Amino acid sequence: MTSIASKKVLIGASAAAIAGYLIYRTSCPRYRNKMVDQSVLDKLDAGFKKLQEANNCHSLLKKYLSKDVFDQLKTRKTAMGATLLDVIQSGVENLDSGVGLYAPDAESYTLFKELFDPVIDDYHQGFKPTDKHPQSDFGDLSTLVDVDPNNEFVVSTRVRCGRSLKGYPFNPCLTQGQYQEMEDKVKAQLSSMDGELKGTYFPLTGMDKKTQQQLIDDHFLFKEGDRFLQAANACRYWPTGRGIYHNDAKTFLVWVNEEDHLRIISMQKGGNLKEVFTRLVTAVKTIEQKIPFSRDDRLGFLTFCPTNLGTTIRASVHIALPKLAADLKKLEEVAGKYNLQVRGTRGEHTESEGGVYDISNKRRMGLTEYQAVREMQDGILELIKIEKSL
Ligand code: ADP
Ligand code: CIR
Repeated sequence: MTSIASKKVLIGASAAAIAGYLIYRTSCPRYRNKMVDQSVLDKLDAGFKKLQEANNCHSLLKKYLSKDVFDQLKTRKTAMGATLLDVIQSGVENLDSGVGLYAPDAESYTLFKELFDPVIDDYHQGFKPTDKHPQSDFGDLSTLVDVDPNNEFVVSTRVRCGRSLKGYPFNPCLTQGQYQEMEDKVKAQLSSMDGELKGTYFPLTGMDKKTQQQLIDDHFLFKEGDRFLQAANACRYWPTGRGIYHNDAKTFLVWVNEEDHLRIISMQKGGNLKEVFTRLVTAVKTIEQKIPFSRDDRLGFLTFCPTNLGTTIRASVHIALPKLAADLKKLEEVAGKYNLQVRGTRGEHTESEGGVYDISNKRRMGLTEYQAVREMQDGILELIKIEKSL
């Protein structure tokens, strides 16, 4: 943008001087670096057109990227060099995205706020630009229960949260060296975990394919080649810096450098949410003492995807509700009433296997960690009640 001082200079200048100044601006690296390249602008125009012309696209990206917002944002660039293209390219390439955008760095959430704010408000079911995410509060853990004490419906329970290491950007802006550095730091800190949380770090580099696939099939490890993340430029240098830490029982796990820098996970068979969340809280509190994380005053904990901001908590059960699930639309509709989201057995964008669904809290912002987990607990107890009544 032209500063007020340089505007004053331009007012009194000759046409030749102005032309000279403009040539200088486009050729000087200092200014050129602040400008969005023509090739990026061309891709943005093509991407916007593709979104507009897509009839079967229901993403929040398409819903909120109006021509007005697009024109305002297309020439902006963060200090790290990220543009609107970095934000929207996953949703442009994958028209079946539910959301369709990612933040390449923390600054993107403010620089591109005209797009992020309405998406955040919509996904998290009410989080206005003037709202502030509450302070962390894990609540009174004694009020949580086993949602299925007789083991009739729930196969397993899992709670995860995401964390970003302070001082590092998100995937599309990370260098290979930074991936390695972050992995080393995390590995060193996790090696001092003790008691139930004591475990081993397994880097993806060098892991044999059979072991990797078994960990994925057992729902412990992130999948490889996620097309939404790939299109967002989040899989560069793969598998460098990526890996998984877990205890022997695989009830406490940490994913390193997949979608987020860290995903901290607690899971076990059955429906004992109280045990699962209590383990997660102990782990998070321990790790937070060792590693500083990025937290924004308004948005809460920062993550790559706007759906994960705030508490970053996704509390889920793998559950079979055969009567309710006889009509998937109906299951989704009933789950929606309790602010719950239905996913397939292998997570987002997958199908149900053997009638087992992954049902979790949908919103993660504008409420505390305890409230997010409680939303899942209360909703699942209601769904089980309905299933029993059918
Ligand atoms: P995330 O939970 O990190 O957002 P995904 O939806 O891709 O990501 O799920 C990651 C993995 O966690 C998948 O293999 C999924 O099956 C597994 N998972 C989710 N919830 C449960 C659960 N309650 N029990 C067992 N595995 C689960
Ligand atoms: C989509 O828009 O469907 C994907 N980009 C995923 C969005 C939310 N899920 C996630 O962060 N795991």
